[in-house]
Amino acid sequence: MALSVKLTCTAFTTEQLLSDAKAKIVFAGRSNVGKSSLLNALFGQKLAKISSTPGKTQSINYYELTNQTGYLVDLPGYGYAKASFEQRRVWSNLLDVFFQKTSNITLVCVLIDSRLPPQEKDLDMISFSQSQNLNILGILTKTDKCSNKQIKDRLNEWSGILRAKPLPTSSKNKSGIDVLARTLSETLAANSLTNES
Ligand SMILES: Nc1nc2c(ncn2[C@@H]2O[C@H](COP(=O)(O)OP(=O)(O)OP(=O)(O)O)[C@@H](O)[C@H]2O)c(=O)[nH]1
Ligand SMILES: [Mg+2]
Repeated sequence: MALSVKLTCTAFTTEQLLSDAKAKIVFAGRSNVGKSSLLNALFGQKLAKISSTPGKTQSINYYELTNQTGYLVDLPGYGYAKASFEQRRVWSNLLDVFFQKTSNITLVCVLIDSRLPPQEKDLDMISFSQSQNLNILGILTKTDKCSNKQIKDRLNEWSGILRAKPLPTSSKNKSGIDVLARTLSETLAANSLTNES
């Protein structure tokens, strides 16, 4: 099941951030972890730009579901060391203001590279989301590059940290994509029902 969406807003500056009350599911993760690729896999089309060079997504991109239950939001990756100091300062400020000002962040999808042990930036994002009482869904990316044993070990490792099992996915062979699409659309639909009642 592909999610039907439209890119409705691209924010490069804090003034351009959306301030409406609709539910937002954000995709956070280190640069190059596969956020934009995963969104494209969910959409069944190449709407988000991807690149093998880290630091591709430089704006906050809001994809609104065509059923208008809310948005999936693609964030610039954190921890891209090669960006200029000024560029990193701009992104970090944009992300800070996004998390401070955005109402109705229903879920933070924290994307984790299945090939790597837990990285400091991932743990920082998780602690930050927990400190803000945000719901977190851990998502392992690029599982096509790992053996089943590696995936199992990684899932166990992250289950301890997240206190919930992350979802293993691959944008390349599409494993986990249908389950994720269903989870996200149900989360947004449930949220919009709650807000109506
Ligand atoms: N093998 C494999 N490669 C992937 C997968 N997902 C993404 N990639 C590759 O990883 C690289 C980075 O992907 P992006 O989707 O641009 O990553 P991103 O997290 O959006 O990166 P930034 O926008 O820089 O934060 C690209 O070369 C993708 O083709 C996957 O599931 N499997
Ligand atoms: Mg990206």
